[in-house]
Amino acid sequence: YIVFTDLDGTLVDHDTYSYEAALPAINLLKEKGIPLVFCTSKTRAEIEVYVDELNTGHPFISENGGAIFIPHAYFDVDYVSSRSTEKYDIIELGTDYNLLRNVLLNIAASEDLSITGFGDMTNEGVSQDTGLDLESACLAKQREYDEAFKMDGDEKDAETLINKIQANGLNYTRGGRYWHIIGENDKGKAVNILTQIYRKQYGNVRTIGLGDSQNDYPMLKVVDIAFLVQKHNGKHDPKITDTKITKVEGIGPVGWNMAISELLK
Ligand code: 2M8
Ligand code: MG
Repeated sequence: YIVFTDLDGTLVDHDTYSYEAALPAINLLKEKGIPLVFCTSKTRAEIEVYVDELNTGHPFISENGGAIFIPHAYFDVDYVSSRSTEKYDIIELGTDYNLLRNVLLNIAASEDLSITGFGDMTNEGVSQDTGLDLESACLAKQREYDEAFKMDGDEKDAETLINKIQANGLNYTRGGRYWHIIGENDKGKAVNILTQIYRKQYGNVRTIGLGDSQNDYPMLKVVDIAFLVQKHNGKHDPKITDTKITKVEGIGPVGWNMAISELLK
């Protein structure tokens, strides 16, 4: 098995950002040597905090499939990467953040939409809006492939926004709190690429995916076993109706813990 998981609202609680309720199942994965791969809207800088705390040491996927970060020498087999840093080989699938920001600002101005992105907000602003502490808010602003934003508006504004994003050759998705403007990437494409590398290395591994929101749907569609946990309101995302996706009773990390413990028992 390989486990691909969303963070916000799935492995970590929507409000407290704690994974405490999922620790029994996280430890079970460690015991069994099953890779835990984070696949989230969060930035590289944010994810590294979780990687360090949970000592996963595995590859991870940032910013809604914007990039795959593979620690050097993690795989023996070859794969094509876009660039390398001291720590990682990076497979980039996303579009440059500055380009995304420019398009978003232009759309807001030309359509008179009230849009506020992380790039418009201070660390304090992001912290107040998300409930992240100041340090984490600062890491969330270090964006490379995805702009998270909110919009004050009605259904018609949403429709205008979507049309304009697509007319610019870009895409959007939605997380627990925010809209996201992205390029050609999504979580499913990134999971597919990383799964292929795992299969090249280990043969036919089975993939598990866990998520809570619309931005997880592409990932949940491509894994062998998919779980949808309840959102903080105690409901499953109403937009996700695929019957191959198992709806878990339990909000965020509580549902996560149940799903993984049950599956591996
Ligand atoms: C943003 O992501 C969440 C994911 O569901 C959202 O869209 O509501 C991201 O930009 C991420 O970087 C940040 O940590 C998170 C905080 O809630 O918000
Ligand atoms: Mg989520």
